[in-house]
Amino acid sequence: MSAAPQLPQERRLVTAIPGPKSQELQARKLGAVAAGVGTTLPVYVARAGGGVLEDVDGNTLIDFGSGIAVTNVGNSAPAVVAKATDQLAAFTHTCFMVTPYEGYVAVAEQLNELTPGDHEKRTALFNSGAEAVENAVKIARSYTKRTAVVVFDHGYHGRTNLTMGLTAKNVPYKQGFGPFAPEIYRVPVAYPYRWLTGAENCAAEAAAQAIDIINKQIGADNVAAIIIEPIQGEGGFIEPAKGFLPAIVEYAKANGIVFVADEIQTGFCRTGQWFACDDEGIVPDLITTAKGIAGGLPLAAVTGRAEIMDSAPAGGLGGTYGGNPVACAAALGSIETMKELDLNAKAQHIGEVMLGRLRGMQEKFAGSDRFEIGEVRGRGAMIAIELVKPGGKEPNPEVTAAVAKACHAEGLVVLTAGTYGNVLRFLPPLVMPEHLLVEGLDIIENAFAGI
Ligand code: PLZ
Repeated sequence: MSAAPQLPQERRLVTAIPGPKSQELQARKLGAVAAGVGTTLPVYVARAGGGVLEDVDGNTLIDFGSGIAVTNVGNSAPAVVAKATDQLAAFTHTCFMVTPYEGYVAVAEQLNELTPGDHEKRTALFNSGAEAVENAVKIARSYTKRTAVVVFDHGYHGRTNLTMGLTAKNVPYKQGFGPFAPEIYRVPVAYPYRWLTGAENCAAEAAAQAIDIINKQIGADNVAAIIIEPIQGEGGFIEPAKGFLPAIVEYAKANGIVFVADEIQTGFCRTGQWFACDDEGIVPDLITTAKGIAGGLPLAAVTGRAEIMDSAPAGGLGGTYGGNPVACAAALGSIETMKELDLNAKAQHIGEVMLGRLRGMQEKFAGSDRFEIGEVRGRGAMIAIELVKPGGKEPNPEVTAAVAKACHAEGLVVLTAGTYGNVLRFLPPLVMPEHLLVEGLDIIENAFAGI
């Protein structure tokens, strides 16, 4: 099946951004939707496909966000639409735990095959990333009969009570929402750009510190799971220094701890490989996935070693909607599209183009008295720049917000991230046409020039 984008692949601005109809809808939103549900860019979408979003005012914007790393195959990708539509007409729900259906089993088989490692695996499906992470903790505790969970500085794992506790950043995710679940411990991550003794020492020192804290403050025998994003997403696209993840995996293995890779943001070709763990040959005991899995329909999964996954008794895992048949059909369409269009290669190419241009900007703007591009980093189509004040590494969230705003006004959807709010992150759909990728980068360069 062809995955030709249904919408003209061009940026077209016919009103100011946001336009009048979007502004009207945003006024309605403010009167109807809880204030806690924020808005990055109040442009109301009418249609989307390929690399663009079309709004209710008739503007088309270039999408460097993919709805936060979800529409890797593009919006309404043809195979996703076809399979989900057929399923929608056949039946919408039975509850897999009551009377099962093939789609769920087929998605589990795909995940067991595609995730790292060729050991015997099992999968359980859920609705959201947070729910998958919660279940990974349940499974690890049930298998190890231990309680403690180790997570990392700058980590993000969700907004439910347990995953909020696992998440590092206080505002906006945790402030006022406690108390948090017990038995959660946080240790340092190998963040090369900000490692005080230098990037070259980062992997070994960070691993030693993390392991020392586990041994001395928790006790390895009490730890059920170590959970880490192989590239931290919301934390600012922090790629742990090479060698850090293998050291943690080795420690987990030696101490009977379940190593969980949270690949909810990094998975499904986003980094130019099926999973970010593939880069250093990491084989997690459990892997959590969501976002890119189903081309925009809500679906999430925990996949892992059969003996660990099977340790929870029948009835211990599940939920009314987990592995909804329409979402499963969409996932099968999405995975098929990733294979057919070789989206790993596309992501790698996007990464090359972006890193080249952004490094050029880093040099070009080095003399600015308002900001410096401190670091350009990332893999595949998961690329970020960290903005600092000139002459040091003090975070620069003001210029980050101003550049994002300027991009939005020009019809380019970009997202910010980072513990210090000073990271601009780029997550284009992997089917983004080259000319739009280049145009988006031009807009970013102009935005910096105008600061
Ligand atoms: N783990 C690594 O990136 C979701 C959240 C945006 P859900 N990230 C985007 C926001 O502000 O809520 C995420 C993630 C990683 C877990 C999750 C949680 O996934 O599907 O949002 O629950």
